Amino acid sequence: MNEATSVSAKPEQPARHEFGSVPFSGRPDALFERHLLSDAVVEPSTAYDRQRFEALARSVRDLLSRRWIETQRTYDQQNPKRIYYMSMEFLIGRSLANNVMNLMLKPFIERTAHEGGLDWLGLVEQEPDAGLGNGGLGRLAACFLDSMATMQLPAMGYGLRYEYGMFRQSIERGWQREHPDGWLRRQDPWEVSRRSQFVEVALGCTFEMHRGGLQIVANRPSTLIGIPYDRPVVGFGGKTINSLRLWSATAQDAFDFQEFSSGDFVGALVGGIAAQTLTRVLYPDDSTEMGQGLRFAQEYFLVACSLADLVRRFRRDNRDWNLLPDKVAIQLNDTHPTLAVPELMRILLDEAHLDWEQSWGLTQRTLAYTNHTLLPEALEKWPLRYFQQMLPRHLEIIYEINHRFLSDVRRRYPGDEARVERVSLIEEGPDNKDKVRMANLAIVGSHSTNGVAAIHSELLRTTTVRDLAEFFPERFNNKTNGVTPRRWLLLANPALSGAITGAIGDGWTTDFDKIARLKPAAEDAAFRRSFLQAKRDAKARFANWLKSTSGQVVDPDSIFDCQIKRIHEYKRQMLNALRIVVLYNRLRANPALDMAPRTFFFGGKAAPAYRLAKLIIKFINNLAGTIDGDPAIRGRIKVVFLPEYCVSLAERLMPAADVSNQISTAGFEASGTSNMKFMMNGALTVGTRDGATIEMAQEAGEENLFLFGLTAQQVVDSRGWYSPYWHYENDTETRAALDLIASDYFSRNERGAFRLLHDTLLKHGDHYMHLADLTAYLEADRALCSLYADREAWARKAILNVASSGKFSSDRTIAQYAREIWHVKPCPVA
Ligand code: B1H
Repeated sequence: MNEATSVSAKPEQPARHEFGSVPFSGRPDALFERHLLSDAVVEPSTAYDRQRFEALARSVRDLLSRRWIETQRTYDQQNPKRIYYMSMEFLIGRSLANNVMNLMLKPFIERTAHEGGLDWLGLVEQEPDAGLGNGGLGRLAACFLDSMATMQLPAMGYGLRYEYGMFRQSIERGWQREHPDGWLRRQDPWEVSRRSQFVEVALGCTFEMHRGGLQIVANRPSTLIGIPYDRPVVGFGGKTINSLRLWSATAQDAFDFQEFSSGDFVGALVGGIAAQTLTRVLYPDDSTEMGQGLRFAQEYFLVACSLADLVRRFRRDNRDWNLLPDKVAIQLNDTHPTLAVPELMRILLDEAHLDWEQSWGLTQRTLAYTNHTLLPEALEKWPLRYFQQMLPRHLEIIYEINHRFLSDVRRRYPGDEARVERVSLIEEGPDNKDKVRMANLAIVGSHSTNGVAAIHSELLRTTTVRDLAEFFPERFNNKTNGVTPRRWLLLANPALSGAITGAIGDGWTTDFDKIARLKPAAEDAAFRRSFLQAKRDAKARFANWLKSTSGQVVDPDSIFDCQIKRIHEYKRQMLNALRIVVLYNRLRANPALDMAPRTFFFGGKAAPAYRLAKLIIKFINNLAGTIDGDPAIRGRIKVVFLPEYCVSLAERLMPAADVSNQISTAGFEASGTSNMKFMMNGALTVGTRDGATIEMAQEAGEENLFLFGLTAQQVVDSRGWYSPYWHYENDTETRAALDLIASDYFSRNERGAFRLLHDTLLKHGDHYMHLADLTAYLEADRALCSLYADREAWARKAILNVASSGKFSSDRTIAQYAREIWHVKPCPVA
């Protein structure tokens, strides 16, 4: 804790008050004023909004600090089995409103704010999003932390404290522009730096800055320092407060004294700068090969810091190394922290001096791996060269693991060298281009491998890593994703939450299966009215926000049709755009056409180097501009690209959405999680049979979703003969849409701008089969629109969807991880 807080957080006579069910020390109003006076050193009445936000957040942190310490002390005393969730990403978003809600302080804080003349909602807006993740994978990690704390599980998240999170997106002349997200420019009020708990990380190389770039200097061993920064993870009800521990890199000393004394003053300083560069920035690519040494070093840094920290804690409380798997469960969030396999082996072999067999057994039983993607280009494979330069000892260990593993494979499948080659941890390439297959390493080195939705786990097992699944069938399992209903329904959508609680009580907030009790309410006219009213109000609120922040005007009585996710070919934002072009053509051909007014919202970021994804954003913006400029279409359809999609924007949009588009090529989206958030908020889904959408349909009944298009099996079966030209030639509307794009209708002053898009869909074979699914999509769209005309029928289906979303709470997901993979139990704080 820094000086300022430890002073101001220490009231002379720590009084204990009861707010809700949780005992706190201090009063928020007094704390607030003291923070303004002592931290910001301003006269409270003249403070800026940002200073007020900081003071309020600090006050909330003061209020929870006792409980936070209490939680950690309980774990230390009881020595339960602990969960460590290791992830390169935690997309936590804002914390103030969420923490206030979970601490049950909302009425109290709102009253304090009101009495002090503060604008509570305005203060909430002052907090920057902690955008330490790319998308679903990072947000999942944040929802899991929420669930684990709420379920009183002794858990900790381990990640990196990126100084710059996910880039901020602006749109200029229709194109995406990236801006650095300096979310830590101003002191973050939640984090507590624990410098005394630093760890040392030994590397076989040194990093140096050369002309602005980071370079690896091989065979010059160096040591990095990891400083932990803890953030509170408040469980709902405030009983358990876990920690998210983020590591920041620094050099052993800004001055390397040896070099300093040998005269290299500049070199010594630059060493320090290079080390600090390691945790500077999050890599913004969620699906392409990045193959960069800095990312590899980041991954190792996360693993090395976290393992050193948790092993130190384990050794403090336990004498016997054999207890490791009984006291520690480590979940690897995708392959990004897979270096945990050789790193834990190194610790057990070289530091604990255990033999190979024992070390290997402990490593496997402690680690578990979650796979999040089947896209071959996203499966990590690191060049052997990086291991040779940075982690020579780890490479030795990997070779030994591989040698033993392949002997086992040969024993079971004598003579099957093709299989041996497929399962090997090393992929051989020409002239020293060998690579380490991180997924294979994670599967071989752990006791559990899970996918994130039923179809995904099945495809993982039967296609992507089939040979490994055949060899270790007992390791493979499914854990369908979930999202926290606290942030995504209770906090984001107070109107609908209130209506739900009015109908079935508030038990659903911690036992989301109870949401099923809402089913009969679909048949209750009064409830349908409150549902529709809540939706209409949320749409109006969103429209007002949009107008005041961007000047864009949308009609809250139009259908809010949303597709909000990373921009990627497989997610098929282009399929959505083609649908809109077809609808636009219909309206142009027949202005009298009976069609409900619609607003199509898009939001999402493209990886900065992903050319086609950036072109898709440009196309959507030009489509929006062309339609806006067509007086015949005004008021009928409108397209809006929402810049800077992030957690807090999602929280605004979810309550206002009528339609959720989940239209990936079947077999490509591992799970999806926005699909679940939309469902909980009463949007209807139009989607393909992919990811967790399939399970949503199972829960709600297919008749309550609008499913369309090829199944994953059909996608595979038609791969050989699929021809986009067939659709171009035989579907009139498809042809007209593509011709319009080719004619530069949407790029009148930018001739040829969309040639690449057009060619990708036709000439280059349409890998993601947009054209195959377009007519079925339009059919589903027609059904959806005619349902919308019948408000009662629409409300009935939407309510049934909310009532059927019980399975998609991350509490359910975490309960399954806890029971089936981690074997951990709650450790309540007295
Ligand atoms: C998901 C990623 C991902 N899958 C590489 N894979 C990354 C891959 O920085 N990188 O290198 C970052 C992220 N993210 C998503 O995970 C899936 O596409 C979604 O379908 C899924 O819902 C989500 C959570 O499981």
